[in-house]
Amino acid sequence: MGAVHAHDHGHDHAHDPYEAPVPEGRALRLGIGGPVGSGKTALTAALCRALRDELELAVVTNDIYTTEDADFLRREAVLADDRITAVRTGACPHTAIRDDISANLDAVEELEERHGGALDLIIVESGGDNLTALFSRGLADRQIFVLDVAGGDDVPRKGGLGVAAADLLVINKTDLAPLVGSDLDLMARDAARVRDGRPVAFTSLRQRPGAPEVAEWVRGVLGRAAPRAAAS
Ligand SMILES: Nc1nc2c(ncn2[C@@H]2O[C@H](COP(=O)(O)OP(=O)(O)OP(=O)(O)O)[C@@H](O)[C@H]2O)c(=O)[nH]1
Ligand SMILES: [Mg+2]
Repeated sequence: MGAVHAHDHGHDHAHDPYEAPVPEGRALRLGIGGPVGSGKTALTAALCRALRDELELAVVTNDIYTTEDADFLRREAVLADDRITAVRTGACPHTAIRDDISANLDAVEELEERHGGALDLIIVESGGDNLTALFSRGLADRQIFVLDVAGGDDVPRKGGLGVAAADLLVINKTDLAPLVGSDLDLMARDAARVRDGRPVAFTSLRQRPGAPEVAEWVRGVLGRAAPRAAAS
């Protein structure tokens, strides 16, 4: 496991009428959603470490009452402080990424302004939510949904909007699969079935903290080649 598995059944997603083109002239807005504790902040940190030398990056975090996720990213020093903004949603996390996206849009635009329009990528981490929470296309150009194997290996089969429709499904904590008795092959088959050819990545942010397969997917979306040193 580790590579991004694109199970293509003959559909050509390059011509998917629902897939908006990657924006030009402003940063790509990448939403990261998924259930509580699946590894969204850990993945955000991993992507920052993997990509910060090749891209101009910033992050918006969403928590209900606290700024814990932003505090964690600052403590880990994954980016300079002025590239991390916390949004306190004060309500159901999905509301702030789907229905009333104004606080998040303000945060995104403020980051873009602060950095003089030089940003390539802004990651927006959602608060942990349920399986139906997807980002509005008005907030995120692309989105990743993060599950973990400890949440049960039947979750991909049950589907839900996040699992089925996210641009990339990440199934994290593969290191825990033997401990919780989750069948990764079954998860891969079920995910492929409900996702209609969209890609799935299996990660262990414990064992491979750089999330190389996800970083590579982001490069692909942005049309960037991996730098020589990271290509090995
Ligand atoms: N064993 C293991 N633990 C992991 C992995 N990835 C993340 N964790 C741990 O899982 C816990 C939750 O990770 P977070 O990144 O905070 O999860 P989150 O989705 O951001 O959580 P919320 O924002 O609270 O919804 C932390 O203790 C992480 O260290 C992994 O691949 N393997
Ligand atoms: Mg988090």
